[in-house]
Amino acid sequence: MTLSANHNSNYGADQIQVLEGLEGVRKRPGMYIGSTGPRGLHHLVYEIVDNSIDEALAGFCTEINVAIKEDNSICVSDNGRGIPVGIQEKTGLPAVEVALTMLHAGGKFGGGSYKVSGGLHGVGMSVVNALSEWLEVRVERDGFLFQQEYSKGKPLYPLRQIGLSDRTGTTISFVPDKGIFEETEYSKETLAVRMRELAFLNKNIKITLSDERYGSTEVFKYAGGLTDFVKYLNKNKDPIHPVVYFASQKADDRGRIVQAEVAIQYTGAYVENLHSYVNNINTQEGGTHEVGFKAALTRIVNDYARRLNVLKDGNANLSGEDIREGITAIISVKVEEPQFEGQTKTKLGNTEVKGIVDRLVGEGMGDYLEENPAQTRKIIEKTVQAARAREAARKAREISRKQSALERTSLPGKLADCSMKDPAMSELFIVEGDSAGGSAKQGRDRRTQAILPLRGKILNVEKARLDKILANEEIRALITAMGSGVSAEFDIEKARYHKLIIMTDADVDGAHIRTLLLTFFYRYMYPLVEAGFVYIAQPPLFAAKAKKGKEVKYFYNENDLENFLQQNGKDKYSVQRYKGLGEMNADQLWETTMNPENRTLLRVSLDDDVFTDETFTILMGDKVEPRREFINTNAQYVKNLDI
Ligand code: 0RA
Repeated sequence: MTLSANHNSNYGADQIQVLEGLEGVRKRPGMYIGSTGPRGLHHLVYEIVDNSIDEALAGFCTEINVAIKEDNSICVSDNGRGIPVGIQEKTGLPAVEVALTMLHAGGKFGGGSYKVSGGLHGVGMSVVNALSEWLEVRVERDGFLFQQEYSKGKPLYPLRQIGLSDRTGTTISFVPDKGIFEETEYSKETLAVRMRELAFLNKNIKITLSDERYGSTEVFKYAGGLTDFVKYLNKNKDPIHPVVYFASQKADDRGRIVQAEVAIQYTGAYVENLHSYVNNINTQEGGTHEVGFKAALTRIVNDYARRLNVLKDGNANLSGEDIREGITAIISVKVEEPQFEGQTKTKLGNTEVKGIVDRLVGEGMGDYLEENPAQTRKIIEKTVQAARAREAARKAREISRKQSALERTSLPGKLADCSMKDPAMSELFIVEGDSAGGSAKQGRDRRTQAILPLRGKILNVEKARLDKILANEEIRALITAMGSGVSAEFDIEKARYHKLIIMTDADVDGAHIRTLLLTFFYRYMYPLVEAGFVYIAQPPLFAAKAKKGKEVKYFYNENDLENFLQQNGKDKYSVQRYKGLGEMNADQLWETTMNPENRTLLRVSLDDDVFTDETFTILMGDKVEPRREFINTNAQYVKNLDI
């Protein structure tokens, strides 16, 4: 077979293999991009942008433009070298066509030395092509402009030269396949979070995001990289010293380059805010880079606490948890052959990375503490206070454990438990207010649904340490009802319910209570949120009652109500707007909000840890102005809290 015949024919052996490969992607898209929901949809963009980032990391690209077009198509362009267009010997096809039509061809031809082999990213541009109704690539290099278009991954014609160009770069436009994705509307905010993150993680790359549907443009470019990232995360906290930053580049025992960077800043907060990345991917499950970081920090801070005689000879060491209270830190490593482990493949397994990060943080932090005695004092003071508070909390827990053992009945008095003992079948409704609590107790299915009414004020856990949190009656009731402990001792195996349903009024107070509860779960029962056990009930906002007869219809938004009235006659119904759960009787509450057959529950998910953390810090932290600004600009998140 000649080169050109193969090139133009759809029936060459290579081509058939290619089509089968991409067919597989279309048959099981979830295997390649995780989901066909909004997450997978946005993933397509990240996949394309990753390739431009690789080109930037190789030193040939400085600018990346991402545009959401009016029709929700995406255009990603860069000023890199342009994807090579030369004919590949093995396939007889231009390299760019191979990259876009062959599974896993992405990282194989040079350039992307930090290509990721596992995890969600790095599946290659061909996956995006396979899942797009239409995709166009334009390459500018060697003085020409080249173009090729595809439909569902299949070329519509061979790569062609359509003009001249005096620059270099790659432009990829695509329309996600409506037959594959449940929804094809892009969220500018979701893309902005990722583009901002990429700009922080890869300093000096200019990433421009424009939304042509609304005519907005945002530019992300940070000369400070991780230092700017930490400053950004701490903008609503009170830092106790300037950000410290360390970086190293080392070869491992097999000659592979490992780049490591760390930025650290302590704040007055009581929680740890640590985020780690491998090849720009958030490693939610941690791994060897985090282990190295934690080991070094714990060692160095204990060293200094002893040197300064804050820890005396007889005193035990400060724990890692105490040492990380109030810390905001980013660890970013770039490794050539990452091994991803864990349930979600977001845990770094490469053993050589532990020592590299340990040495970097050990030496860097050692020097820093040596040279900045005033700041060292503040940091050590903070960790010692954390240790004291933790000890007080431990004692409080011990006492309450002993008490409950004596009293035998450990469940809180106001909990109306369900009769079912199997956690997988049991639900706990956390209900705002006594009157709604009463209706819920009456209306529930008592075999599977337990009710815990909340009366008093719920403590803002963002502003208190664990000892104070554990003294709060409402939170104690919640912890005992759940039965699974808190914080480091949290054990999901002991959870008495696998659905925790927050049921609050659809008003500002309700939203506030909901956020307080979510903050508590996120900070102190994280595995519960991670497992997807936390839900938000969706009570109706309106009831339309027929003026004649008994018909009552419930509506969860204004739009549906208006449509219904338009179709059925406005004058035939009287409309009630529910301000609180208490306005519904037991039957109504059951029918609209609690009955598993009719209800809608919003599952709380953790798509983006950095964003979630930021949201809680802003909503529940000390500074009022950012909170007002956030609520104004993110009304959708505050309303749904789909975070
Ligand atoms: C491999 C080799 C070369 C460039 C690229 C890949 C490349 C890929 C993408 C994907 C999006 N933008 C990109 N920019 C560049 C260059 C080979 C050479 O010119 O010698």
